[in-house]
Parts: sequence; structure tokens; C-alpha cells
Amino acid sequence: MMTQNQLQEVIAQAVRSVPVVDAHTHLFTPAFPGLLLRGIDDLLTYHYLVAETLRYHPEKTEEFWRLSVQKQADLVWQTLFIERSPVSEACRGVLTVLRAYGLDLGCRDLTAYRRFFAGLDPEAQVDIVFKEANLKYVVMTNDPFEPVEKVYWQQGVGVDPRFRAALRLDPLLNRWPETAGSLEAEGYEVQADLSGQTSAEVRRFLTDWAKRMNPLYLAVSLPPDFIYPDPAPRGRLLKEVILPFCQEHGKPLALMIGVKKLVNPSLRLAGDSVGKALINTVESLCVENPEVKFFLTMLARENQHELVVAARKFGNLMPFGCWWFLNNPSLIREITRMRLELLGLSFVPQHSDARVLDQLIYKWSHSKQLIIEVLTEAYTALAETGWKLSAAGIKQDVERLFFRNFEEFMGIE
Ligand code: RAT
Ligand code: ZN
Repeated sequence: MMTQNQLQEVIAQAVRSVPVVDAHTHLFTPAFPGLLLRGIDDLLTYHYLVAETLRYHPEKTEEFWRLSVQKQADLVWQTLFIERSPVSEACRGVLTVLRAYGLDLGCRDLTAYRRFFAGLDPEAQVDIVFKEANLKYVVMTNDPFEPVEKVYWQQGVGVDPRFRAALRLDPLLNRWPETAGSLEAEGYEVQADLSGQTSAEVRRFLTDWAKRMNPLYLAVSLPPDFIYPDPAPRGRLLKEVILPFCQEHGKPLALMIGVKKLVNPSLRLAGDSVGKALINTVESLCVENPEVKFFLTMLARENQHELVVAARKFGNLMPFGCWWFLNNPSLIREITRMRLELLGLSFVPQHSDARVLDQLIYKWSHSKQLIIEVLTEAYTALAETGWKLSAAGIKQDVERLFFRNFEEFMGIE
């Protein structure tokens, strides 16, 4: 019989040592020069921190976008770290990163931090970060309409195996018919009204890009009013092209539902918000497409309970992560506890959504600490029934949460 202290230690050890698969990030392989964000200025200009900064200085919004990244970082640092205590989750994250690199937090010297990061070579930095966060690999977000990225794929630049691809469909599903124009320019015979060869040609486009990227899954972020079925272009493209493609190729479809784009356009990337989405949509997709796997996250706190209930009904639905505005300690605790209570070990508790390499360090250390706490509570309650726990059994459960569930769902051996 394990004592409470031993139990805590076994859980903490299992979580800290498990290799992690990060199912959704916005990072890039260093093989794509210029795309991988890293270092203190990129950390400080993360859009979560830009939103927090401009709250204190709304009058500086227009001017902010005219500044260099370094000058933007100066304003964020001054506003959030010098003039106030950096208590928010995104601020604390920066400090966790600096501490992990052994930097002196006492000096609050941005120039010294800059000097340190300037001395790091990108490849070496990837090694350090992956070791620190104990990552097996991360999944990128790969948009075939992004002009710079697209060219790297077309040139067949070899990708570091620690960076796996996910084929992002936002332009196709959220910006039709503009995207029809881009497809046409690339030689695909599509019509804005989806007539003629359009479905077959969009499918050809997907096949071409899946060959180049070898994505683990296809992905799209969607607004709160996303409905399915839907006679509008998004619904038709889903029904006629995306879902059959996913089924035929055995690729899961990741749906990230609940984003209200550019509620405040002047904030640019920091200007998106959240809205409660319709769970019926998720249920219809799952019931009508039993052969398609849906890797699914919802942005509104209000959707979390019904999403978990929906997952109880459908083996082809895998909830993942505490996304964006949910990626805060109080909500991670609440959501993870609820998922564990209703789904046992059949979910993917977290992804980082990192946009800056170094964020992997804090996003994972903060989340792991919370998952340790929630698991400790659950195993303690289990032990109280008289159930015998073993370190090997706990390790196996933790592995399911941090990589095995994801890999099995993705069909990775
Ligand atoms: O979390 C974020 O950084 C958002 O800006 C989005 O990129 C979101 O995660 C997404 O993938 O659409
Ligand atoms: Zn994201």
C-alpha cells in the first residue's frame, strides 16, 4: 500500500518523465528558415501579451503596429513587467522560461536577456527546449496558402522528424470564395459557386498537399455559429470533399470550434474572441460520419461539459487540450478533472498552442503541474476504495494521456 507521499511522488515522477506529444502548435521546423519564432522579443510580443499590454494603452494601438518587434517588446516589458507585477498566466510563462534558462529574474534586465538569446543557435535551442519539456515531437500548423511556408514544401525541404505536419484548411473552409481565386491561380479548375469540377479539383489539391506534407491530420478553426449540415460553401466542401478525403486516407479531422475572428480588428492577431458553439453540430458530424475521426477542441468554457458528454457517445470523437483562453490554471484544473471523471483516461488533456519555441517550456511545465494535482486527487480517491495502485499502472495511464491516446487516434503505430 502506497502512502500519500509515495503516491504523490509516483504520479509526479510519471508525469515529469513521460515523453510528450504536443498535438497542436504554431511552431515550425528550423529547416524552414525565418519561420521559427524564438527568444525574448518573440516571447514578449506573443499576441496574448499584446492584448494585455494594449488594454493599458488603447491609444497606442495603431502606433504599436508601426514599431519594430524589439520596440514592441520594450513596451510590453515596461507595461506588464516593470510598471506592474506580471501576475497573468501569459506573463508568468515568460518568467518560467527565463528561469529555466538560468537567467537572473532579480535584475529585470531586458538587455541582458536579449544578449543571452542572441547567443543561441536555433538548432541548439530546439534541442534544449525539447529536452527541458521532454517532448517526443510537436505538431505544426501548416497552411498551404501561406506564401513563405508553401515554397519550402514545394521545394521538398526535409523536415526535422520532431516537427510533424498538420494540414490546415482555414482558407478553404472559412474564406471561400476568395480561396477559389488562389486555387485557380495554382491551376486547379474551381468555380466560386462550387459548380462543375470544383469538388474533384479541391480534392486533387488536398491530395497534392497531403503528399508533400504527410500530415498527421487535417485541421480547421471554426466560428461559434458553425453548423453541419450546411448548404453554404463550408458545409458543401466538408461534405463533398473534406470528409470523404479524411475517410479514404484514414486522416482524422481536427475541429477547433468557437473562435470569433477580429472582434477588435485593430488588435490584429490579438483581436479574436470566443463564443459558445453548438454541440449539435459535433453530434451530427460524429453520427453521420462514423468512419471519420474527429479530434476536437472547443474554446468556450460553456461548451466543455457537453463536449465531454458527446465524447461518451462517440468513439470517433477525441476531445483535446485546454485551448487559448482556457489555457489558464483555474480552467485547466476544472476541465481536466471533469474529463477524467466522465471519460476516464480516454482524452488528450493538453496541447501547447506554442507560437514561440521557448513557450514549450512553460506551457508544458505549468500544465504538467496541474495534471499532477488532478491525478493525485483522482488516485487518492481510488486508493480510498481499497483499490491497489501500482507505479507501473500509473505510468501506463500517464503515457496514455501524454502520447498514446493521440497516437492511437491518429493511427500511428
Ligand atoms: O492560440 C492561438 O495562438 C490562436 O491565435 C490561434 O492560432 C488558435 O490556436 C488556432 O490555431 O487557430
Ligand atoms: Zn492554435
